[in-house]
Amino acid sequence: MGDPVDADTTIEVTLTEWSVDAPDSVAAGTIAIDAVNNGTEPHEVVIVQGDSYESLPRGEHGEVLEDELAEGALIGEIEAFPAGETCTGVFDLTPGTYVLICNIVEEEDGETVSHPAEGMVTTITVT
Ligand SMILES: [Cu+2]
Repeated sequence: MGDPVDADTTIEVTLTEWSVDAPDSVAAGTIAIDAVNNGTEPHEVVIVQGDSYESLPRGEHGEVLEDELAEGALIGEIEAFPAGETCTGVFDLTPGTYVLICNIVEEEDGETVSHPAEGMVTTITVT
Protein backbone atom coordinates (compact mmCIF):
# COMPACT_ATOMS: atom_id res chain seq x y z
CA MET A 1 0.00 0.00 0.00
CA GLY A 2 1.18 3.48 -0.78
CA ASP A 3 0.33 6.99 0.17
CA PRO A 4 -3.20 8.23 -0.76
CA VAL A 5 -1.64 11.58 -1.74
CA ASP A 6 0.08 9.84 -4.68
CA ALA A 7 -3.10 8.25 -6.05
CA ASP A 8 -4.34 9.08 -9.56
CA THR A 9 -7.91 8.21 -8.66
CA THR A 10 -9.94 7.55 -5.54
CA ILE A 11 -12.88 5.19 -5.54
CA GLU A 12 -15.30 4.31 -2.79
CA VAL A 13 -16.10 0.72 -1.93
CA THR A 14 -18.99 0.13 0.44
CA LEU A 15 -19.11 -2.93 2.69
CA THR A 16 -22.16 -4.27 4.45
CA GLU A 17 -23.84 -7.59 5.30
CA TRP A 18 -23.65 -9.00 2.73
CA SER A 19 -22.35 -7.04 -0.20
CA VAL A 20 -19.35 -5.22 -1.61
CA ASP A 21 -20.35 -2.25 -3.78
CA ALA A 22 -17.73 -0.75 -6.07
CA PRO A 23 -17.76 1.21 -9.32
CA ASP A 24 -18.00 -1.00 -12.42
CA SER A 25 -14.78 0.38 -13.81
CA VAL A 26 -11.86 2.67 -13.07
CA ALA A 27 -8.93 3.96 -15.13
CA ALA A 28 -5.63 2.13 -14.61
CA GLY A 29 -3.03 3.70 -12.37
CA THR A 30 -2.44 4.25 -8.70
CA ILE A 31 -5.85 3.90 -7.13
CA ALA A 32 -6.87 4.80 -3.62
CA ILE A 33 -9.71 2.63 -2.36
CA ASP A 34 -11.74 4.21 0.40
CA ALA A 35 -13.46 1.23 1.99
CA VAL A 36 -16.52 2.31 3.93
CA ASN A 37 -17.86 -0.18 6.44
CA ASN A 38 -21.60 0.49 6.57
CA GLY A 39 -22.28 -2.84 8.22
CA THR A 40 -22.48 -3.96 11.81
CA GLU A 41 -19.42 -6.22 11.84
CA PRO A 42 -15.76 -5.86 10.89
CA HIS A 43 -15.03 -6.38 7.18
CA GLU A 44 -11.98 -6.40 4.92
CA VAL A 45 -11.21 -5.99 1.22
CA VAL A 46 -8.90 -8.39 -0.60
CA ILE A 47 -8.01 -7.44 -4.18
CA VAL A 48 -7.27 -10.29 -6.57
CA GLN A 49 -6.69 -10.17 -10.30
CA GLY A 50 -9.13 -12.59 -11.88
CA ASP A 51 -12.23 -12.81 -14.06
CA SER A 52 -14.65 -13.68 -11.29
CA TYR A 53 -14.96 -14.98 -7.75
CA GLU A 54 -16.08 -18.32 -9.18
CA SER A 55 -12.83 -18.61 -11.17
CA LEU A 56 -10.63 -18.35 -8.07
CA PRO A 57 -9.43 -21.28 -5.94
CA ARG A 58 -11.79 -21.62 -2.98
CA GLY A 59 -11.99 -23.60 0.23
CA GLU A 60 -14.92 -25.49 1.70
CA HIS A 61 -16.57 -22.35 3.07
CA GLY A 62 -16.18 -20.40 -0.15
CA GLU A 63 -13.15 -18.52 1.09
CA VAL A 64 -10.61 -17.61 -1.56
CA LEU A 65 -7.41 -19.56 -0.95
CA GLU A 66 -4.88 -16.76 -1.12
CA ASP A 67 -1.92 -19.19 -1.08
CA GLU A 68 -3.22 -20.99 -4.17
CA LEU A 69 -3.72 -17.98 -6.38
CA ALA A 70 -1.65 -17.60 -9.51
CA GLU A 71 1.62 -15.80 -8.91
CA GLY A 72 1.05 -12.07 -8.76
CA ALA A 73 -2.74 -12.35 -8.68
CA LEU A 74 -2.99 -11.23 -5.06
CA ILE A 75 -2.70 -7.46 -5.34
CA GLY A 76 -3.19 -6.60 -1.70
CA GLU A 77 -5.73 -6.03 0.98
CA ILE A 78 -7.30 -3.62 3.38
CA GLU A 79 -7.29 -5.60 6.59
CA ALA A 80 -10.43 -6.07 8.64
CA PHE A 81 -11.64 -2.87 10.28
CA PRO A 82 -14.64 -2.04 12.46
CA ALA A 83 -18.19 -1.12 11.47
CA GLY A 84 -18.75 2.57 10.99
CA GLU A 85 -15.18 3.28 9.93
CA THR A 86 -13.49 4.05 6.62
CA CYS A 87 -10.13 2.54 5.77
CA THR A 88 -8.04 3.50 2.73
CA GLY A 89 -5.58 1.41 0.76
CA VAL A 90 -3.57 2.44 -2.29
CA PHE A 91 -2.89 -0.06 -5.06
CA ASP A 92 -1.27 0.02 -8.51
CA LEU A 93 -3.75 -1.57 -10.90
CA THR A 94 -3.02 -2.35 -14.54
CA PRO A 95 -5.86 -2.94 -17.04
CA GLY A 96 -7.82 -6.11 -16.39
CA THR A 97 -10.52 -7.56 -14.21
CA TYR A 98 -10.19 -7.68 -10.46
CA VAL A 99 -12.25 -9.34 -7.76
CA LEU A 100 -12.84 -7.55 -4.47
CA ILE A 101 -13.59 -9.95 -1.65
CA CYS A 102 -14.31 -9.79 2.04
CA ASN A 103 -12.63 -13.09 2.79
CA ILE A 104 -13.60 -13.42 6.45
CA VAL A 105 -14.81 -16.79 7.71
CA GLU A 106 -15.83 -16.88 11.36
CA GLU A 107 -17.60 -19.01 13.92
CA GLU A 108 -20.76 -17.50 15.33
CA ASP A 109 -22.83 -19.42 17.88
CA GLY A 110 -21.32 -22.65 16.63
CA GLU A 111 -22.10 -21.89 13.02
CA THR A 112 -19.64 -21.00 10.32
CA VAL A 113 -20.33 -17.68 8.68
CA SER A 114 -18.46 -17.06 5.45
CA HIS A 115 -18.58 -13.48 4.24
CA PRO A 116 -17.62 -14.37 0.64
CA ALA A 117 -20.19 -17.17 0.47
CA GLU A 118 -22.84 -14.75 1.80
CA GLY A 119 -22.14 -12.51 -1.16
CA MET A 120 -19.36 -10.13 -0.16
CA VAL A 121 -17.67 -10.25 -3.55
CA THR A 122 -17.74 -8.02 -6.60
CA THR A 123 -15.70 -7.39 -9.72
CA ILE A 124 -14.22 -4.19 -11.08
CA THR A 125 -12.80 -3.58 -14.52
CA VAL A 126 -9.65 -1.52 -14.78
CA THR A 127 -9.36 0.08 -18.19
CU1 LIG B 1 -17.10 -9.16 5.60
